[in-house]
Amino acid sequence: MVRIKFILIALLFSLLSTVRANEIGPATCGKPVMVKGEISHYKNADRYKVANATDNSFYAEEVYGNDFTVTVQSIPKGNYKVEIYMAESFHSSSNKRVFNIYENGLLISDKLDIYAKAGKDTEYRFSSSVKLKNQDLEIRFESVKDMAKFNAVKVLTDKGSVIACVKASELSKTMENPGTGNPIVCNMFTADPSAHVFNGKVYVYTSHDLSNAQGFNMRDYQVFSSSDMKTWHDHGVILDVADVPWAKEYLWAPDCVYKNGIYYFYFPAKSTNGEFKIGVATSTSPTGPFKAEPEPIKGSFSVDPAVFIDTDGKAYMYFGGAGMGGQSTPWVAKLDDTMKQFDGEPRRIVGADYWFEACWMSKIGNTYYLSYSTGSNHPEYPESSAIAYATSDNPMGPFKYQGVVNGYVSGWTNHQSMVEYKGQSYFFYHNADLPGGNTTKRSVCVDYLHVNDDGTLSKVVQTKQGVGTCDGLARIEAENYHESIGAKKKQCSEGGFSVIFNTNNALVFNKVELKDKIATSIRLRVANSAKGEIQIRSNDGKKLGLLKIDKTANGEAWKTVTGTIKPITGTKDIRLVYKGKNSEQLNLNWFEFYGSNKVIKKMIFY
Ligand code: FUB
Repeated sequence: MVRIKFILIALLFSLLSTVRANEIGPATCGKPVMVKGEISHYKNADRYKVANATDNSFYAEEVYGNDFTVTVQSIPKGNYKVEIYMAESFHSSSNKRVFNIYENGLLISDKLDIYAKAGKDTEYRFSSSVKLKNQDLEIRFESVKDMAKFNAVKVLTDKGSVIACVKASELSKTMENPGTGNPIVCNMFTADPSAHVFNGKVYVYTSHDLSNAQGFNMRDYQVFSSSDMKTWHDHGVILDVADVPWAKEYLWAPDCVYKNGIYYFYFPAKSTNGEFKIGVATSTSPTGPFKAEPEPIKGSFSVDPAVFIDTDGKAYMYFGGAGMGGQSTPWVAKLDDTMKQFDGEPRRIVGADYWFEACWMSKIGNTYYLSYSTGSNHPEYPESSAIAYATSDNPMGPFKYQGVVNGYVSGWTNHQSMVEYKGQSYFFYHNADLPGGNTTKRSVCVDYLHVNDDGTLSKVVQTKQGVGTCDGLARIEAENYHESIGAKKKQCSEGGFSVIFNTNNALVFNKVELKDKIATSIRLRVANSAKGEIQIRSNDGKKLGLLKIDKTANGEAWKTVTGTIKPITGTKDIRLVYKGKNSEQLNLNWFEFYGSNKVIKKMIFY
């Protein structure tokens, strides 16, 4: 009896799961409903434009076996059709490429075998009818090893209305940089990073260098986000040249700001008459999609807009480039309340010595820091571009030249942005270090930014390690923390920087990598003006150790103190907390972990 029931159910199921492969027109999406899309373990694949998809913003992603899942949450009970739009030509009979559909973890359709059905660059639709019971629906690509070019997934009711739709360009992808932290984006060539903190996360807006670049002929923009500076999420294409009525080509360095519920995305492009203009596009989400205004900003010209909103709410655009941008100085213009127009005529910026392009404005204390690329104008950096900066007490200038904050990078251009996140300052830039990279195939990186006690900027130390992790087998500099609770960086009499703690201040170091070593003690380089203690904790608050510290002669009289800690290994987030008298301070230069002889004989980690 049970067996007959099973056969009947199986028969019914196979009737419901009819499969077709059709060559059809574009998958035009409505607004996605209840959809979460994620490509994990995203490989080194660039976005890919599907030739016959007439919706030009439509991109495919190369997806690999077990890398790809789209989840549609809580679809009401009923009969549905799942449509998958994809393209790919290569196939081998031994490696099936199958889209499987699951409901609440149970396989409900396994017949979407794309083997030999879809052609190169040609959009195909595969569809399967499914009966759902009000559970989460998951569409997974499960090939043995081949890839496919995924374009979109739609879920339709049996009456044909689309209830969920997700396009490849809307999927978020989690990227774990294999090996090192820099470059942070490794799935495509990116440049001109504009970093901002929105809703507690860092967002980096970038230009997108084409993998078949002809000069700087970029055609779309991307955004990436992170909440730990280690794992970056790729939010896909946020604006494509095809969606900007006045633009023809050359989508150069962009910027994005938030005001009164709207994200304003500013970008330069060559207009249809061949001149560079600056446009604006808006969205209610930092990840777009952004809708471009039909015309460029009236009176705008040249390239590289960077918009800064001052503490009094007034907005300024810094812009201009000396190369194809055709200018001899940078420019500044006020923006009006719409954020879409200049408020008055743009003014030439005075005092940006050696300027070439790539303006960025930061305010530190009450001082305005205008940083920019020098091209080959700087006498000490004649070969290619460095990043210099000039300061002023007025956002419109005049500015006073201060020096170079970032030296040469691989590749001729150099382009920066600076952002403060959880009490740490970061310097974003690009180089050409991604495999296959060069001056027009660049990659975005980030390292720490430190400000000297006199307000000048310390030169950025460019690293492969980046900022997402700490090497637990080497000395960890106190100033390279990921979060500060009250503690402040300052210049150190032993060189570099140290951090001053008042009582209850703390520093968090994310992802301290001890690998397979077991750390059982810690050494700290300290100077303190009174007795106090340092607590070593895991970031969930668990106490690992405690060091009592006696007063030193003064806050710069350095000594090294050692104490045991509960054994730790692998990768740990570490929190250092200072407890002392209210008016007294601790100065911390660096710390390092050791293994005890009992655990690892004569172990020295570095
Ligand atoms: O990415 C194209 C151009 O290269 C940018 O607009 C400049 O700042 C330089 O990075």
